Amino acid sequence: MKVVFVGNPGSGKSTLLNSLLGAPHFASGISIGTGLTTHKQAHYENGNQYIDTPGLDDVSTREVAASEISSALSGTESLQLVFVCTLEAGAVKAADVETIKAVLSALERAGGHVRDRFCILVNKCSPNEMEKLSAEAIERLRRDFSCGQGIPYIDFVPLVPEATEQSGALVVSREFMESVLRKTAPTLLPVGARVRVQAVKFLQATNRLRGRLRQARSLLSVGCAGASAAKRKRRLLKLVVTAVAVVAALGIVPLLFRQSEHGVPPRLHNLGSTSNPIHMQGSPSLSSMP
Ligand SMILES: Nc1nc2c(ncn2[C@@H]2O[C@H](COP(=O)(O)OP(=O)(O)OP(=O)(O)O)[C@@H](O)[C@H]2O)c(=O)[nH]1
Ligand SMILES: [Mg+2]
Repeated sequence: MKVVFVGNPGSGKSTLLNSLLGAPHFASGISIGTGLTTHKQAHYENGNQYIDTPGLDDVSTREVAASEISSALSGTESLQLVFVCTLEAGAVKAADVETIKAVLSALERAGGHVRDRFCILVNKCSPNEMEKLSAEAIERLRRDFSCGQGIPYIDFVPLVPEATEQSGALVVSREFMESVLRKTAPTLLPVGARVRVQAVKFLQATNRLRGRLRQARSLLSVGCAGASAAKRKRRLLKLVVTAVAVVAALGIVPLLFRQSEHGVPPRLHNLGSTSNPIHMQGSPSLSSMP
């Protein structure tokens, strides 16, 4: 099985892959100004191929990152796709949503089956964010991240403050990461499919979504005190139009009452057979497959 981690610079892809493998096979740590992982890296273990990729939201290396992610996703008929994201004050980030969209639409254009067949790992969640992860909040985040592609598996990794200062730190137990992969159905691709992630479209879409999110926030924060009835009406209308545009941009569909169409995928070869002595934290699983 091919296991591919995708996400923006600094989100923690390399760190979480290392946590899964129980050892620092991938370079991880703080990198100023650009991503640390600039080309795809692979590690083979127990018949599985683990691939780390660079982030798309890096001005200087976006084109290279897109072609490296494309190459990581090509040449297989089945892969386990993990998107590593982070929250900003409890909300999804435009660059994360557009990365997921760019990758999923590239897979679909190549004839792949992606619906429900990927995983979202929300990394570095602060204690406050972890506390506020009610079932409703998890469902909302799952919907925002899923880009209209069904009900993927979502889980949350708490922030480990000391990890920032340590290159090659492991932030979560191997058992937790293995359970995440067990609950992630594999993305399927036709034989010989070539996947092409488009860097230019990513940039345009991210800027558009950032603008809309900003507009929606400022409309909400302006407040209506002191405004005339006509002004209030105009603002309300603008807010509704913007909200519809943001919802459309996120590709949200009403999923609340849908059940996942896939079952639990087969276990990865030999994963779970060994325990990890190095983990810094217990399994923080907060959600399970619907
Ligand atoms: N505080 C804290 N830091 C974390 C956590 N997970 C990852 N980090 C830190 O975040 C920084 C970036 O992590 P990486 O795993 O290198 O991130 P990446 O997604 O591989 O980044 P690029 O290779 O630059 O694209 C490192 O200093 C990690 O130690 C966490 O849970 N808590
Ligand atoms: Mg990295």
